[in-house]
Amino acid sequence: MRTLVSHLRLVAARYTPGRAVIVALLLGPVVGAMLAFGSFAAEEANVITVDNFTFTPPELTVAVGTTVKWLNHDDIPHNVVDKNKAFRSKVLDTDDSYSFTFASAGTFDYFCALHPHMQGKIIVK
Ligand SMILES: [Cu+2]
Repeated sequence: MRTLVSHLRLVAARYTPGRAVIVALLLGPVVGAMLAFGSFAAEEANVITVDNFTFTPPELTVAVGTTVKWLNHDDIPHNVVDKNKAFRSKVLDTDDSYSFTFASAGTFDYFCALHPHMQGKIIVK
């Protein structure tokens, strides 16, 4: 019986608050990084990715004053051209991006001048 008690004490000693604090300290940066990444991802909400000849999302609604970023994840170049010439990016190579701030409300239909079947729409309210 005595050995059982001492064994339990030994097990309890392994889970001291001190050890928990060390685990928390070790996990803190990981959790912090995950939270930071989460807010980063939220800030990236107005990003349109270009992949496999497709703008994703194809239609995006934003508030006036929002900056939208197009990010080319495709392995071939694309660009972004507004049909009414409100904006026009340079040719974006892989992982290049283009940002445009929509200062006024409206519907902006755009396409890729290199592959005009690639189309998208930004609705600014
Ligand atoms: Cu294209």
